[in-house]
Amino acid sequence: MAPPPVVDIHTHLYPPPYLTLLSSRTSIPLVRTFPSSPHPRLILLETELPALELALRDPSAPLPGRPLTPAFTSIGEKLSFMAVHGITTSVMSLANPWLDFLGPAEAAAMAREVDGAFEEMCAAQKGKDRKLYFFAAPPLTAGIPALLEYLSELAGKYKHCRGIILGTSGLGLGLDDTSLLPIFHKLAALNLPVFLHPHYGLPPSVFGPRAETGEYGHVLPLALGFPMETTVAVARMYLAGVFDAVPALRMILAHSGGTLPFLAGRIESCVRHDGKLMGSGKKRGRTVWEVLREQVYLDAVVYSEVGLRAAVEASGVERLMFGTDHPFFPPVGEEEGAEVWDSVKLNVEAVEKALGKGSEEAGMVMGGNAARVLRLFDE
Ligand code: 5CU
Repeated sequence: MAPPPVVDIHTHLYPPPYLTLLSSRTSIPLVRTFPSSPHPRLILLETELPALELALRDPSAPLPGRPLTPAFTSIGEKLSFMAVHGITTSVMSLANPWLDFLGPAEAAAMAREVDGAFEEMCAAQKGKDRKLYFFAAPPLTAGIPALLEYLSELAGKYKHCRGIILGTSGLGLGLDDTSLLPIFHKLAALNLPVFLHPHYGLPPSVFGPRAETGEYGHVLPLALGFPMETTVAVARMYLAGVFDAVPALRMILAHSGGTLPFLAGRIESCVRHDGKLMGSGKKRGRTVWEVLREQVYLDAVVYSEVGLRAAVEASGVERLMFGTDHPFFPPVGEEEGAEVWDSVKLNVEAVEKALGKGSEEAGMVMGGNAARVLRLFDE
């Protein structure tokens, strides 16, 4: 009997054309080489700017960003990582900040290059043990008509595409922007889920001057800024009525929904006790809890049993899907170079502790749900 699938739905790659683009840039996102670093450095986040400026002025300053190892760009490395961690299937996506920063023409051309490259990598696995699929990176800045056309063509052009990856900025005004409704309707009609992923975090000033000098590394923007960003984006969609307007839209939220499973009750209560909202006479749609159980899926990238239990309670065990966030969070310090990644172990252990090692529910989260929801075994 074939072993049960282990599916990683949160795993990123920068295909070659995108990397060439980052290497040619002078503002973030960019790739820079520094004489003291064996790998080029990948600088993505606004919170990394002070460290970048310092390193450009002073060669002895700490290196900015993160090392751009082959894991970020090589499909061979991705497949080795899958083999080491027992992952049978990966649903890859372009890492942040996707095509958000490009002008309309450049975004459309890069989307075709990136998605074409992903399709080739996936197709090359035909007949092999490990399977690859991907979430496409749509050219958001290309304008609604071009975007609708791009989405319409996805299924026909790319056999291995299973949805799209989307940041929280949308067309620049967030995901509660009503101009996005035709896009959400189109995705629902095409049965393509949105994998929602953060990039912009919270304003750097929130983290204070000690974070700005790099004293706390990347901890505050990644551990707190990213999940809060996702929470705010989905709360805004909810308040704008997007889920009721497009009930067939399906959203997969990165990092187990940010803080949504924990804060859904508070959001719900604030809505119910808001005089303006409740006094408006407008008919109330579904509750936050109902939306979480009917239109939302959560990845299981939460690194703890406590967080995983909250995610299961909020959305249901049949709506959670394992992920790794590879190639981010590799082993560092004394562990640098280790084959098995501690970040992956933490997420596997969270599932096992919360649901029982080898249980039916653990199997659902580790791969069964993703295979069903994303139609991964229909070749
Ligand atoms: O380490 C980081 O900055 C990141 C990132 O940018 N994107 C991501 O998915 N995980 C970690």
